[in-house]
Amino acid sequence: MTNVLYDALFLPHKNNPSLFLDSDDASSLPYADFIKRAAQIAHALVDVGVLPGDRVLVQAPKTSDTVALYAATVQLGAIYLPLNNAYTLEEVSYFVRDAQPSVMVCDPKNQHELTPLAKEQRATLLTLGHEEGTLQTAANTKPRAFEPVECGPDSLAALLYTSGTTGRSKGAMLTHKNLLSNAQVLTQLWQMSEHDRLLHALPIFHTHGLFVALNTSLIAGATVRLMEKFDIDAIQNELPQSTVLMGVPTFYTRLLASPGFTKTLTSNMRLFVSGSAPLLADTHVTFYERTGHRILERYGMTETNMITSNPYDGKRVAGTVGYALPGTEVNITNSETGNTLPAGEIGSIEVRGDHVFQGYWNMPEKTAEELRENGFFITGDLGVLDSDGRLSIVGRSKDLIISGGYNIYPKEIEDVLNEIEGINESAVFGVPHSDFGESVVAAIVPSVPDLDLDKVREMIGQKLARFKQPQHYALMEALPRNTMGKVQKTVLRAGYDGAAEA
Ligand code: MLC
Ligand code: AMP
Repeated sequence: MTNVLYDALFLPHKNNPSLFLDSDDASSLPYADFIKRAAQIAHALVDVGVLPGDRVLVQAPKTSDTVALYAATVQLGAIYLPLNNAYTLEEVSYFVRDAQPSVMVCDPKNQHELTPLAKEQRATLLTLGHEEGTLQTAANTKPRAFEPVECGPDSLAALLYTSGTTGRSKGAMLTHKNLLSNAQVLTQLWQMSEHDRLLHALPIFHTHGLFVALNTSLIAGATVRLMEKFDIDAIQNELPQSTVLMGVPTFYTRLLASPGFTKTLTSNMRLFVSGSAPLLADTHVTFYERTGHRILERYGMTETNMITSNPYDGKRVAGTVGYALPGTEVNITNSETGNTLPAGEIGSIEVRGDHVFQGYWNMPEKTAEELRENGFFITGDLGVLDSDGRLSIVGRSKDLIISGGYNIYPKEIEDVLNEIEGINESAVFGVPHSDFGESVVAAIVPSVPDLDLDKVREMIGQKLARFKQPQHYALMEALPRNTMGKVQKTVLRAGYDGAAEA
């Protein structure tokens, strides 16, 4: 029986005694035991009726069992749908109604809150916690082997939601081939091997932590030091025993800000990878000066997995995201005509390859807008290739804020703000932030003289995850608009000095 992703990522480790997951609670799971645990979880999912093609929605803590749940889902031909732990009930409700999972796996602390939603959708609600959840209890007594379900290269393996410019999140459909082809290329390019120990401090509900970090480690047979979150002291303690760190730029600016972060700490390290948001050239240079390591910056997206990477052996150039990965075509186009532009001209970044997703779940029109018939995906990023094929990202055509590696679409926040009584209209924009890269500011035009901002914050807090909530509010009499009536966010950004914040 062929199961493309399982056969490449997990099956080779069936009898591998090497250490796979080394967790915060000092528990360590060898590869072979991990494979057995995944089989038990697969049995537990089948017992509650999960069938191939079903969505398995997961909003659970970062534990070795959560990683095993990913493997189990792949093994039984179901579709893994991970969600940010910070999402509110309102946000989770949207994903559940859109994806209609047959099973929802949540943190035991959220079980009560999610029960009515699971009932409404006729989904089975299971829990997975640091200690014990109902999924774990059920799995404990199950057989430690599970025959993988047949899955070809085009079978769906994951559904990852990514926010959209319309305010509605879109589920990116990723196949076994999409994930495997990218992981194979990266493993080779970055020379991952069984001698590596990867410091894993990213969340495992996004492409970066889930696929880039875990899938490459699995192919290589590396050890993963699974850390619940990025904690500066813990990272510094682990660096001397580790070889690879994958992170967002905030990881690197925080390390540089730490007086204890020295060159000696990094002497065993061979690779620092950065992505998901722009790494400032200054951070790259300062990091090099402090440690002697050049951070390897790469560029990717939920819809495409990784697209480009600076070279492992060649020159890593600050402020660029490197070359198209083997098997990837990067095209810079005129956004009006779609025509290809020559090297040196700024245009829309389009990408094609086996790693590009199949389209958005339930959104054929959106898919048609962004995925051309010839297979090129329009990323919404603006870039320029040099004559050597090196890509630099120079901006975005999409209205997007990236804060600490999380994408925040202003429209989603504006929609919530505009529904609040006392708010006439709003415009949300990003401003530079020393820790997160960008942070969220909301310009509000009140319709009442005494708008209560605490009330606004409270209402936003009920609906939107904490990281999306505006850090500052600026009250205005009117929003700046161009002659077409479009709000000029560049004007808002330029005029914002923090002084108007309420
Ligand atoms: C946490 N907070 C954030 C935030 N993360 N606010 C804005 N932006 C963020 N990214 C808020 C919390 O709500 C909380 O608010 C306070 O900050 C402290 O929370 P914390 O949990 O202690 O934060 P911290 O651990 O410091 O997390 C910061 C971080 C984390 C940068 C380490 O956000 C992170 O791991 N980001 C990585 C995101 C990621 O994996 N992106 C990849 C996407 S895939 P309060 O007010 O309650 O104190 C992709 C494709 C690709 O983009 O190319 O990879
Ligand atoms: P997401 O939708 O969460 O997958 O985020 C993808 C977006 O992150 C891309 O479209 C880019 O805008 C941004 N991104 C990812 N990597 C980089 C990078 N190295 N430099 C700049 N932006 C990046």
